[in-house]
Amino acid sequence: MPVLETPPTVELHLHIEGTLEPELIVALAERNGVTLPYAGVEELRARYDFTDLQSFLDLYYDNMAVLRTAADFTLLAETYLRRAAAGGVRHAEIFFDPQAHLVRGVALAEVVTGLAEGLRRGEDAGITSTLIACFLRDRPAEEACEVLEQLVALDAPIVGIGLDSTEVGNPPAKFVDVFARAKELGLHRVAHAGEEGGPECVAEALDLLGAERIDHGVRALQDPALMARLVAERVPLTVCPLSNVRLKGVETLADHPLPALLDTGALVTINSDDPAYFGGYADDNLLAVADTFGLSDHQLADLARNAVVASFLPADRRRALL
Ligand code: ES4
Ligand code: ZN
Repeated sequence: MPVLETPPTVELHLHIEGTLEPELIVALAERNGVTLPYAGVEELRARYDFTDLQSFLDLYYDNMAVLRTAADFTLLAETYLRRAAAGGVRHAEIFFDPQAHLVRGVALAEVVTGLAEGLRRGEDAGITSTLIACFLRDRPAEEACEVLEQLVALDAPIVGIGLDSTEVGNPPAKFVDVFARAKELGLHRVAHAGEEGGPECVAEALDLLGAERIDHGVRALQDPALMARLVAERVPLTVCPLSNVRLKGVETLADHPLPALLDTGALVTINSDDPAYFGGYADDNLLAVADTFGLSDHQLADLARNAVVASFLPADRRRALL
């Protein structure tokens, strides 16, 4: 684990299923009697050479086969939260993908109760967290609406909804109904946009879905007027630098548009996305950009403060973290 040089922070873009480390995959496969299509950890790691978002998603969904019971989800969340806390994260707003488990025959109650227990255990380790249910944009919009109602019926402890998975070909417009319903329910709304899709996806997420934060959003830079709007409206961008490198959004970290984003004055936060797959947790991402771009302690402190401001925490918790 890296020596901590980064300020305490808040993580706002983290898929809990993306914290499934190879060692945990193998351990869960054994305990659940799931046969893996590779010999062990080494052979699995060799598959982490992604060409784009879809090539990652294919493995990400395949590996979820080992998650079967509430106890598995508890272990997954607790393991992540302990690692995040060790890296200086004080609060995490955690994405999960209900449909990715439902389609495998895992009951939503197992997922939700298991994660909720993991979050409770995280608090014992000094980190608070909340859940955001993400809908898979490559599945039918009606299914997203049904799943949201199931979450409501379960009284699932979610603070908001999000939108993830395959961006190209699945524009925000497809999900107007589920986002309208979430607003009615008083839930927060965020959406992945501008990761592989263009600036028009970011604009649609704001205009049609009422997104309060944009997850990734790096491609908004291609449209100066949109960028000016994001800055003026203080819409947070949850940027994930190591993810963008590993999914070939940029060739190397030095090519990442983070400095240009910071220059616009946008409310940028640094996050880890799927740390088990992309080579780093929140502290690793912060250290990597600090190193590559020579960020000052002052700039790192600004990034950490942005994450508190961009969070869905109540005012008293924000003040305590600022
Ligand atoms: C994701 Cl990096 C990324 N992009 C879109 N959807 C996702 N789900 C998990 N990780
Ligand atoms: Zn993501």
